[in-house]
Amino acid sequence: MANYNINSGNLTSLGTDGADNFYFRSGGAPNVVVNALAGNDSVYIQSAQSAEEGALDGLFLSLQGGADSLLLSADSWTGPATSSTIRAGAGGDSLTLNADFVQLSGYQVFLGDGSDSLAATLSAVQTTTFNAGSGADTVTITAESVESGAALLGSGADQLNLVASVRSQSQLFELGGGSDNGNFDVAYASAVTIREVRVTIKLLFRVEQMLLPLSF
Ligand SMILES: [Ca+2]
Ligand SMILES: [Ca+2]
Repeated sequence: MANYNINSGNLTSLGTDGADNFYFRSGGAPNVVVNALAGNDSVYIQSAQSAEEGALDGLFLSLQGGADSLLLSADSWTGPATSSTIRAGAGGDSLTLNADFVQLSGYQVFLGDGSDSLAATLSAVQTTTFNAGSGADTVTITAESVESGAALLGSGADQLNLVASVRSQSQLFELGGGSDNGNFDVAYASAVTIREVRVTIKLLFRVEQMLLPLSF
């Protein structure tokens, strides 16, 4: 086990096979690579208002085996977060993104094997793919807008919760094999595709405006 402090950008941290902790001390740092290796690892990013521009850009987080966790707490930060990859790897992982004012763009998030959970509260989600992989995963996305990306739940009995208080458009939701449950609370939807809905899926739509075209 080891603790790692990440104070500036363009750093690569290599964990141990034990349970490691990675702390972004600068409130986020661009172009950081974390390779956590095996073990139940934790990554903490607490992004302050004063974080440098691009603090959440170009991240590559590979959490690998074990029940890992990522906590992003950026309630007071308003910058965009772009072009990053998060791989949670094997094990039942937990990713929590609390960033009410952050626009996530160009993120690739892979939860890997295991029954994982992702809970993201953001301002906007654009050109971002969430891939939950195998296992019974729970993915909850809350944002004003969710656009031009995909949420792929993979195999297993998954749960997808989407709240888009303004709109969702040009977005793919693919629930994959297994008995999945989808809960969609979308104010306005355009070119939203929901695929591979299995028998027990329950869809709940709160529609305030036109909800077409919507394809299944
Ligand atoms: Ca996993
Ligand atoms: Ca799954």
